[in-house]
Amino acid sequence: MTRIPKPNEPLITHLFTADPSAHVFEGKIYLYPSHDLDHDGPDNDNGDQYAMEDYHIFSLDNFESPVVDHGEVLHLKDIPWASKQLWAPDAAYKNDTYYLFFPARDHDGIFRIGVATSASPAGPFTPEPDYIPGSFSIDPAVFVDDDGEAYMYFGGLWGGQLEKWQTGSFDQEAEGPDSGAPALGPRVARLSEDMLSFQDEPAEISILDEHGNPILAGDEDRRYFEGPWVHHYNGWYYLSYSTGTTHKLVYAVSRNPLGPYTFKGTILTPVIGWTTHHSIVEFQGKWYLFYHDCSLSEGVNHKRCVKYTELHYDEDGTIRTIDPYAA
Ligand code: FUB
Repeated sequence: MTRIPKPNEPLITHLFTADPSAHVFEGKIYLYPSHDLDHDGPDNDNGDQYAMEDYHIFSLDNFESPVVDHGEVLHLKDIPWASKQLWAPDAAYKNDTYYLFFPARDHDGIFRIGVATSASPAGPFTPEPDYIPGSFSIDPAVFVDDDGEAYMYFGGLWGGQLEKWQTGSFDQEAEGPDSGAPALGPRVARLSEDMLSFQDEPAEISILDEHGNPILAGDEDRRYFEGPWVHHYNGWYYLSYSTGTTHKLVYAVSRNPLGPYTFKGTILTPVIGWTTHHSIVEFQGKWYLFYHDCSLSEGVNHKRCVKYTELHYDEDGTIRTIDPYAA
């Protein structure tokens, strides 16, 4: 099934897709999304409706070419440590190898992050037998810096279980901080040279307001919820993420990939559907935002569709806010 991409329209219509991680590999845009299942089960705050079982990879030669579906590249049944819910993945290239990073629940119901490898950006991918030691929660995003150092950013509230790891080990009963306390930040860990393990224990990233104070847990328009992404632009690291309950994509900036980051503003206003998840990539001298909404299913939260639009920076590095439904 092929389809010529148009901004703010579904890129893929023969499957439900979400959480698009876009990368330029071998001169093309490759998309690594979640593959939403077409089921009519219940929808809850734990995210049980996101019951995905496999990944497909897509590519575009450019924005005038059809989107190519490279087929199923990894299935739950082939991942020994995983029991269910293949959520938002990401990919990276290093050591002449393509790496697919993905979260799933282990056999105890705890979200972990795994890695699979391939000689091709289009897969198929072979999973490592176990999850990355010391990994937890969801939404891995891997940023390889100009010096070759690779960082994994991850973490998500609620169904993503980040609240449960505040003491460093999993506590099923743990809840998030009070509204007046600093919000939980995403985690970051440097990846080992072979990209298969963490070099150090994951650290929490601080996101600060314009006065240098931590963004508070009750500040739901700005606090971190899930879906981190880091890109580098004009000497600044941009950490962008979803605010979950307020359904925005926002960003913060730092001179250091490990932070602290200072909150800057909104990239994307709320879309149709509960979740919002994105990536940002430069292709042929322009910058693009890949995101999803639920327009293809007319609003069913777990039947999403991937879209793209161009992203614009002002001269001072501010990202212009996008309303994806503006005329
Ligand atoms: O697709 C399942 C989950 O929904 C992702 O991991 C979150 O980022 C949200 O998009």
